[in-house]
Amino acid sequence: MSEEDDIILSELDDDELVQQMFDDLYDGLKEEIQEGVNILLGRGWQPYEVLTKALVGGMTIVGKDFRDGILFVPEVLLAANAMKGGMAILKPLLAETGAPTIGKMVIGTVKGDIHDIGKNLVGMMMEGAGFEVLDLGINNPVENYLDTAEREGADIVGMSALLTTTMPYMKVVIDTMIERGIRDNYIVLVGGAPLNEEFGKAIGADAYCRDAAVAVETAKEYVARKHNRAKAG
Ligand code: B1M
Repeated sequence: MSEEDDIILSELDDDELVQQMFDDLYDGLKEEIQEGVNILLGRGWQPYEVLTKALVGGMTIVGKDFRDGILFVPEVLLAANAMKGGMAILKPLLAETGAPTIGKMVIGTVKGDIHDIGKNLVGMMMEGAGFEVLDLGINNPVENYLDTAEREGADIVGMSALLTTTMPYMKVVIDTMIERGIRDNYIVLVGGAPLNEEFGKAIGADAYCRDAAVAVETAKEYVARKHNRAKAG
């Protein structure tokens, strides 16, 4: 029996458990990640804390080794699958606030890009904050965003991109809105690891959101402003 087999997650203290979850995420061990998530929740950790400290923390390590050529796509896919297993437990808990719907958001990963973990996380947090979220999934052409936003009467169009090669597509979506004279109908929020504030401004988005928590705060702020403007007008 290897040393790894001897580890009983529930016997580790919080710090050790989080470290072990980093290793388990790295190794793509979905069941162990789910067990770790449940243990932390059982110890009174808030769902958001489990998400950011244990899962996103672990995925950051995976990302570094992927960048450095230590991990490859199949291993990263397994890690992503383990992360999603943990997120599935947290999703209903994050959405459990019972807050009334405060706005509608269409969100999707842009054309050419299949990364969806960050986008899913943003969607989960937005739902938890009381937004209705229409998730378009991955690899979305401009029509998906605009048709859904129009049909559903969305307040916010959210776009995610994780590749430097796909982030310029966000500008295509915004430019198409401008061409159609509908840009001001929506609050456009963008996010994803390779973006920054400057890029958000340059493409004409309302705001760049560094992470899911910032996305929620920014969305609330802009929706409140939109409602105030509507009242004043
Ligand atoms: Co890919 N990948 N990947 N990958 N991958 C990155 C992005 C990369 C940085 C890795 C690296 O080299 N270090 C690199 C991009 C380099 C670049 O563009 N300069 C890269 C590459 C190159 C690739 C491929 C091209 C690899 C290949 O095939 N040779 C390929 C591309 C496929 C494609 O899209 N066409 C590819 C494939 C994959 C997998 C399929 C294996 C897998 C994705 C699985 C999935 O998503 N279902 C994968 C993964 C997992 C990653 C890393 C390791 C992790 C991404 C992630 O999920 N992070 C990533 C490395 C990294 O980012 N450090 C990498 C965790 C997530 C919670 O964070 O997505 O940043 P993030 O989301 C945050 C914020 O950014 C923000 O909030 C989130 C939560 O706080 N946010 C938003 C995100 N979207 C938002 C939208 C908003 C608001 C905020 O709207 C309002």
